[in-house]
Formats: sequence, C-alpha cells, structure tokens
Amino acid sequence: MSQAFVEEVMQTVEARNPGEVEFHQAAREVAESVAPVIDSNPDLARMKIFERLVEPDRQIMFRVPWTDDAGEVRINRGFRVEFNKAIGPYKGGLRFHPSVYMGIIKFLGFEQVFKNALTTMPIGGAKGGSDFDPKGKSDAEVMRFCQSFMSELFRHIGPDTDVPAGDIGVGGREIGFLFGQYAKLTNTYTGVLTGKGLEWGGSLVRNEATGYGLTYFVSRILQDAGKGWEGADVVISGSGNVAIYACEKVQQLGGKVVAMSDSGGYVVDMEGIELDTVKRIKEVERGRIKQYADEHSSAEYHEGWQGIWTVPCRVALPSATQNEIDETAAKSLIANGCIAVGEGANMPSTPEAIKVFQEAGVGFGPAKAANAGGVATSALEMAQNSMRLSWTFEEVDERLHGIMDAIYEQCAGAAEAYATKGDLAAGANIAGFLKVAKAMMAQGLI
Ligand code: NDP
Ligand code: 2IT
Repeated sequence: MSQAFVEEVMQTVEARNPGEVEFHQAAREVAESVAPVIDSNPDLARMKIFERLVEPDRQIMFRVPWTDDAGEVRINRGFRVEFNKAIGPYKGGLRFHPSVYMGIIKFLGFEQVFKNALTTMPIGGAKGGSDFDPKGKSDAEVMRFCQSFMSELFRHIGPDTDVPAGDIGVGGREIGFLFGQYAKLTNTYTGVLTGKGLEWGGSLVRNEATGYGLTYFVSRILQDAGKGWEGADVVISGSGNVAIYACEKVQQLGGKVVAMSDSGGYVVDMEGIELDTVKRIKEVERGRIKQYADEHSSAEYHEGWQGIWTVPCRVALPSATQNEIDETAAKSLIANGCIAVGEGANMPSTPEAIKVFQEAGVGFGPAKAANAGGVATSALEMAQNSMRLSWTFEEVDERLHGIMDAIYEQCAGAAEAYATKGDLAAGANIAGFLKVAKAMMAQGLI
C-alpha cells in the first residue's frame, strides 16, 4: 500500500514538473518516509495532505536585466517559490549560481518546509535565486544585479509574508544591496531579509549559525556512538559560509579538520587546516582554496572536488552542494574509517549514498535537521527585529544549541515511533511532515 502511494504521487509530481530531477529526488525521499504514516492515518490520506504539499502555494519567475561594467546589457532569470505557509510566513534563502533553474529552487523550497517545521520556530518554507554567477563580478556589477532582482521581488515579499536570506553565492554583501533596494522601494525599515549586518538589524551568530548548528547536531550523533570530537579527523567539503563555521566549531571542540574544498579542487593539511588563512582567502579576497596550499607547506592541493571523499576521516561534513556524495564516495568514506556524516549542504548525499551509510551503521545527520541552525537563527533574527532589540552572542548561541538538541530529539523520537530506531533521515521527514500536516488539517482545504 505504502509503495503504491509513493508511485502514484511521484507519477503526478514527475508529469507536472518535467525535467525537475532534483525536485523529484527530494519529493520521493519524503514520500517514502511518510507513506507508512499516511497509511495508518486515513484523515491525512483523505485530506490529501502530501499531494497538496508537493504543489507549491505559488512559483514566481521573472526577468532580471542589468548592465555590466563594460556597458553591455545582461539578462538573467529570477525565481521565488513560496511553497507552504501553514505554520508561519514563507522563509528560505536565495541562491545565485549558474546552475539555478526551477528544479533546484523547488527542491530547496520543498526541503525548507520540513526543515523549518523542525526548528520549533513559526516559519513556512520558500526558496529563490537566480542563474546569475557572482564569481568574477565587480562589487558594482553585483549591486546593479541585486537592485534589478529586488525591483521585481519586492512586490512578493514582506516581513509578515516572505522573508528571504542567503544561500550559495548570497552572503552579507548581497543581502546588503537587496535590503537597501527593498527599503528604498517600500519606504520602510523592517526585518524583510535575514543575514543582515549587525549595524542594520542583523543578529549575532547568524553568520556562524549553520556551521555551528551542524557541529552541535553531529555532537549528538557522536555521543550515541560513545565518541567525541577530541582527536577526530574531520573532512569538510566546500569553503563557504557553512564550511568555514563548521570548521571553526569543530576546532573549538577539539576535532582536527584535515581537508576542505571548492568547486575547483581540495586541500589536505594533515597538521590541521589553519582557518584564518581560509577565512582571508574566501571571505576577504574572494579567492580559490588552491591558494591555501601555496601558503602552507604542510598542505597539498588536488584538482577536482570529488576526490575529497577519499581522504580518511572519522567524520564527514558535506557542506558544498547537492548530490556531492554518490555511492562510490560513500563506500570510500566507510572503507577509510568514517563513522558519522552530517549534511551541512542541502541534499548532498544521493539516495544510493544514504543507503550505503545506513546499511554500514554510519551515524547519519540528514540536511533538513543537521543544517537547520541557519534558518533557526534567521527566525531568531526576525524575533529580535520584531522586538526592536538585540540579544548577546551568548544568548543567541545558547538558543541555537537548544534548538539543535530539540531537533535531534524530534528526529530520534519520530524514528523510534514510526520508522526504525536511529534512522534520523526518516525521523526528520516524519516529524517535519506531522507538524505541517496538523496545521494544514486545522486550517481547512486552502
Ligand atoms: P557559499 O556560497 O558560501 O559556499 C559554497 C561553497 O560550496 C563554495 O566553496 C563553493 O565553491 C562550493 N560549491 C558550490 N557549488 C558547487 C558545486 N556545484 N560543486 C562543488 N562545489 C561547489 O554557500 P553556503 O556555504 O552558504 O552554502 C553551502 C551549502 O549549504 C548549500 O547546499 C546551501 O544550500 C546549504 N545551506 C546554507 C545555509 C546558509 O545559512 N548559508 C543554511 C543551510 C544550508 P566555489 O566557490 O568554487 O563555487
Ligand atoms: O537552506 C537554508 O536553510 C538556508 N539557506 C538558510 C535560509 C534562511 O532563511 O536563513
């Protein structure tokens, strides 16, 4: 019965969203986890909760014209998919990357609905972005692009409607340009975006939150295995916002980060990555990870990002992009001693890789749960904006830590109650689904 439900629902999803393979992948994973729960709850089936959840509330696509520094007119595509607001205003990041198309934004928006439900905060799910590539663009070009992007997006968002934030290619610089344009067009000053600068409405810890939260979550997995960070070799893919602050917290807790990467390749430093160098190269110079090896004689650079999964480690934290760990990479990690995987990126492991981890008994922290600290802290930023005050670093960090523990417990609890003990991936899908489903049941057929 459950499998028949999955196939039926997926047939519709695939027919209605042709070619959107990442969205199909994300929807199938959740469908497989929640099908037995729906099977044993006729009300959820009768009200077609899951069938409604895979259909976004609204998807917006628009033209973003801008002028480059040479005076040439450029045209990109902008997206915002407002997926579900049963438990709060739409909330989710913006991704600027040349690979962006509707299928990527929809997979991310769909995942965001369940992730946001797990945070314990009142936020619905959305995602947006553009196929604009900020790499190699001047600050002035990025500003003109962001202003043009917001000239359309502003009419769809608002502090009580839809609150975007950063994701790949969107950091503090981009949020600043987007916020400035929104404030000008609407003549308001509100918490319409999160990830703002500390001087203009941002929250302490938001910049660090995804990486810190990921590390807190994986601490719980290691604890279950009777292990800790002390003396652990850790491999972190990516060298952006999530990877950098995961590295910082792992090092604070006594782990040794031995490899990091970008889309060009990876560096291995068996003496432990010197994070100040990575921060300078990536956050200040906007350079490449390759430069790290030029500055540290203990480090080696290897071309190609996939090879990072052949580096021996106790813990792997994929924090770059979707589908970066396939079956072969998963097997190689296990053969080299990996006992825990925490997903900092969204959907970084393919379904085949997840199966390999679970069959080998590797502790697996799924993205929806493990990387939810970023959006949870965005919700804390919204709370501070509404109250027009700001909490200290320690206060926000403590709340973040408490939220990550609460997420872990929801996942572990739902896994034990409805799936298999310890299956945090199924637990995350089920716990997130049940919270949204209850709200949708209460609010009628809308
Ligand atoms: P950044 O843009 O700061 O960094 C992204 C990093 O990943 C860069 O090192 C980039 O390398 C690498 N990368 C991006 N695309 C690819 C690719 N196709 N192949 C290989 N490497 C790639 O983004 P974030 O750190 O913010 O985001 C990383 C991941 O974490 C994403 O999956 C995002 O959705 C997820 N996430 C982010 C949150 C946040 O708060 N920022 C919250 C929760 C999840 P290069 O510079 O060469 O492109
Ligand atoms: O994937 C994510 O959760 C994010 N990019 C953060 C979203 C947010 O609204 O802070």
